[in-house]
Amino acid sequence: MPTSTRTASKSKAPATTQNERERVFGLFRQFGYLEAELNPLGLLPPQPHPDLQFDTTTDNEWAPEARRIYCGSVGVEFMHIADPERRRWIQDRIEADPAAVDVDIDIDRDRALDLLVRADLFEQTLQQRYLGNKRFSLEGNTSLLPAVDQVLDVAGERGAVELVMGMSHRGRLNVVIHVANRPAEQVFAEFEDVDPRSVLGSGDVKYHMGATGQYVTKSGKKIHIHLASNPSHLEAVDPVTIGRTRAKQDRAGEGGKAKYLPLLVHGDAAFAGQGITAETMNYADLRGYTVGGTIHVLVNNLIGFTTNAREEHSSRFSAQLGRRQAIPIFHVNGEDVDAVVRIARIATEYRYKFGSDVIVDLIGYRRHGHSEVDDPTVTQPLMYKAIKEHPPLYQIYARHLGIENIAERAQAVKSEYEAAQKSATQFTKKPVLRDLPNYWDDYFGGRYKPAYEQPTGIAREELTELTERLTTYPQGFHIHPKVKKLLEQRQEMGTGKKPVDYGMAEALAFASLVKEGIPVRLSGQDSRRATFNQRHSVLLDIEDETEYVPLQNIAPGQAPCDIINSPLSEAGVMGFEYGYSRDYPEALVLWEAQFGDFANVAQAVIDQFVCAGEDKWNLLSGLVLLLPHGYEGQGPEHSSARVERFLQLAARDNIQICQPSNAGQYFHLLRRQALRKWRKPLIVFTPKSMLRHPDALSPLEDLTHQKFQTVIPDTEAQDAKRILLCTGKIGHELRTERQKRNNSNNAEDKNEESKHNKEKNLSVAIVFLEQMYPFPEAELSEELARHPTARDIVWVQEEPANMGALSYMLPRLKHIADERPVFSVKRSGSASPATGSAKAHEVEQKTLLALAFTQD
Ligand SMILES: Cc1ncc(C[n+]2csc(CCOP(=O)(O)OP(=O)(O)O)c2C)c(N)n1
Ligand SMILES: [Mg+2]
Repeated sequence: MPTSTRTASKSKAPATTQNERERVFGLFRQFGYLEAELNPLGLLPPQPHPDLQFDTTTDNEWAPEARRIYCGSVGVEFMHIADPERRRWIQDRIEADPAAVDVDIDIDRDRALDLLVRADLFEQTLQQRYLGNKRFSLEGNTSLLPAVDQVLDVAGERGAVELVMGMSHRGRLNVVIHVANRPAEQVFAEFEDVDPRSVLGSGDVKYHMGATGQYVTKSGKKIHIHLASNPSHLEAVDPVTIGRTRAKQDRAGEGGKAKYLPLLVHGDAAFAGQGITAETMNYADLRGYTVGGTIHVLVNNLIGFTTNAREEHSSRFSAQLGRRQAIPIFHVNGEDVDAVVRIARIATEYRYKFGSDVIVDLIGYRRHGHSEVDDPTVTQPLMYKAIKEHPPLYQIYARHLGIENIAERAQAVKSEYEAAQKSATQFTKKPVLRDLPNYWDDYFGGRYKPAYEQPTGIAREELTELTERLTTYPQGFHIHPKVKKLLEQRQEMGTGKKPVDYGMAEALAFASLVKEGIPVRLSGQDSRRATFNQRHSVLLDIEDETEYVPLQNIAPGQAPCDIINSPLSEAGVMGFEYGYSRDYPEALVLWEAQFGDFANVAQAVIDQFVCAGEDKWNLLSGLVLLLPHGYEGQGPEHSSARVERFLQLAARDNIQICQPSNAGQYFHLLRRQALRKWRKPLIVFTPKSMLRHPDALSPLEDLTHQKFQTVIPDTEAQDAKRILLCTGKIGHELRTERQKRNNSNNAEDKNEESKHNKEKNLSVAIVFLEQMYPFPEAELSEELARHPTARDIVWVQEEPANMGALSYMLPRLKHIADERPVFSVKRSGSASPATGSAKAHEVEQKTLLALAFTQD
C-alpha cells in the first residue's frame, strides 16, 4: 500500500484535471522504466514501484496511457537531468504519437528486416562451416544492426561523414560485414587462417582487427565507417576511440563534432564492471576531451560469460553507471524492432541537438555460450531452455509484419554467404580489412634507421625571438609575482645570460614546433602549472583570472598548442591520448604522469596499445609518455616509473625509452620526436628534483648546435681505470661524488691511503646512457673503447636489483665489453621500489655512491 502523499489512494475520486494528468505522468516519467517490459525472455521482470500502483478501474484515467508509454518496450531514465529543456525534449518525443513531432517514424521495416535476416544467416553460416571456432555471435541481439542503421541515417542528415566505432567481441564480425560493409569473403578468409607464416609471432585474432568501410544510408548518404582495433581487455578501447574521434574532429576544424560521430558498443557485464568506462564517460563535457556527445549502445544479454546479471552489478541495470551524468538512458526491448529503431533515432537526434552523451540499452539475449565452444546449459540451464525454444528475431519480426516468404528470403541470403565462404577458400593471403587515412602517407614504423634523423638545433636569433614571445604578456595583465620572476629568469635563459633549465627547454621546444606548424597537445594531471611547478604554460591574471597562453601567441599562423589539466585518471587519459596520436601523426602528443609510478594504472593501455599496437595491428603512434622518475626519499610511490617494465616490453624497435639527463637533451629529444617521420611511442623518464638543479642545466649553445645524444661521453676523465655507466639523476650524483672525492684528496692530508684513493677516483669515467632503447650499441661501444685503460665496467642504478635497467643492461654490456668484466651497483632486491624513510634513503644512496667508487 503506497504511503507517499504524491500517491493515488483508493479513496480519492477519479481526477480529470490537467494537474492530475501531470501528476500521474510525472510519476511514470520518473519510475516507469522500472516496470517496462524490456526482456524478450521475461528474465527481467518488472520491478513494481509503489507510486505507480493505480487501480485503473476506479481510480485514474491517465495511468493506463502513461503506463502504455513508459512501461512498454521502452523504459527511459531522464528525470535526473536537471535542465528542463532537455527533459521536455525527451518527454515530447517519448509521449508523442510516434508519427508526430520531428520523430520520423516512417521506419523502413523491410530494410530493418533485411538486416535482421542477414545478421542471423551470416552467423549460421559461420556456425556450420567453422564449428568449434570462436566468433562471439550476435544472435539474440541482432537488432543492433537496425539500430546502427538508424543512428547513421540521422547522423547523415546532420552532416556526419564518419562513424568512429569502438566495440569488443560480441557481434563484431557481423558489424564488420554489415556496418563497415567489408565483403563477407574477407571475414570468412580470416577463419581460413591462410598463410600463417606471413604473421608468425605477430598479428591478432579476427575479432580484434579494426575495419574501415562505407555505409550507404536509407536516404543515400555515404558515411565512412571506422571500427577501431582493440585488445581483449574489455572497454579499454573506449578512451582510444574517443581520442581518435577528437583528433579527427580537431583536424576538421569547425563543424568537426557533427562530422565525426563516436559510437561505443558495450557488453552489459563489462560496462558496469570496468572502471575505464566510467573514466571515459567522465570526459563528455571536458574542454580538452569532449567529442560533442558519444552514443553508447549496450548489447545487453543480461550475462557476462557464465556470470548472471545479478552477480555483475549492484544496480538494476548495467547501464545505470551513466546515471551520474545528466544524460538519458533508453532501455529498449531488443525484440521490439520498431521501438529499437525509434529509440536509436531519438538518441541520435538528442546527441546532435544537445552535444550530449546518450545511452541505448538494447536488451536481448545470447543464443549460444559465451563463445560457441562453451555449453551454457551447465551454468544457466533455465535461461538456455528458454532460448532454445525461442525463434530468431527475423522470424518474429516477419510474422509481426505479416510477411510469409521469410524462409525463402533467408535461404537466398544463406546461399549468398555460402558462396562467399567458398570463394574465401581461394584466398592465399590474409585479407586487409581496413585502409589507412592518407595523413599517414608520410610516416612510417618498422626498424630504426639513422637516415630518419633530422637536425633539431635552432639558431640563436630564433631562440631569442621565441623567448621574447614566451616571456611577455599583454599590457595591463596582472601577473602573479612568482610567475613574473619565473618569466624574468626564462628571459635570461633564452638570451644566454643564464643556463637553460628543463622548463624553459620544454617551452622552447614546444614554441619552435608550433611555429614550424607542428601542433602540440599535452595532457596530464595539473599539467598546466605542472606537478613540480616547472611549466606555467598558462598565465592567469590575478585580478580576474583571465588566461594568457604564451605558447598560443608565438607567431601568426602557428599550429595550435594545447596544454590541458586532465581529470584524475590514468588509463582513460593515456588511452585517449594514444587514440589522439593515432589520428594526428603530424602532432606532438604527450601524456604526463603526476609521478611516473601512476603510469601503471594505465598498464593495459601501455601493454595492449602503446607497446603492442604496431606488432598486432600494424598501427603506429608517436605518443610521448612523460614519467617523473628518480629516487629522492619520497617513499615507495614517488620514486619509480618502473624502467624495468618498459624495457621488458621493448622489442623490434616498437618503442623508444629515454632518460635525458639535462635540459638541452630534453629539448632535442622532444624536437627529434616531432620532426622525424618515424612514428614510435617515446617513453621519457623525466626529472623531479633535478628540474632546476645546476648540474642538469644546459648552456643555450647546446640548443643551437647539439642534437640528442643517445650516450653522453665522459670527456673529462683521463686514463680511466673504471667506467661507471648509468642513466638519469644518479649520474649527476656520481659526478658530484667524484668531485668531492677529488677535492678531499687534494687537501693537506697527503698520507698514502688518500693518495691511493685519489688515483682511484680520478680515474673513473662516468658515462650517461640517455637512450636505453633502441639500444645505442655503436655509440656505447665507441665510448667504452675511448677508455681503453678502464679495467672494469660498472652499471650503477638507484633502483633495487630486481628493478631498473639492470637485467636489461648486463647481457648487453657483456656483449660489448670487449672481455672486460661487468659489475653492478644497485639497491638490494626489494618487493617495493623504495624505502618509506627519508633517512634510510639517504644512507642507501650514500652507500651506492661509495660502492661505485670503491668496490672491487
Ligand atoms: C578486462 C577483461 N577482463 C576479463 C575478460 C574476459 N572476458 C571476456 S568476455 C567476458 C564477459 C563479457 O560479458 P559482457 O560484457 O556482458 O559481454 P558479452 O560477452 O555478454 O556480450 C569476460 C569476463 C576480458 N576480455 N577483459
Ligand atoms: Mg553480456
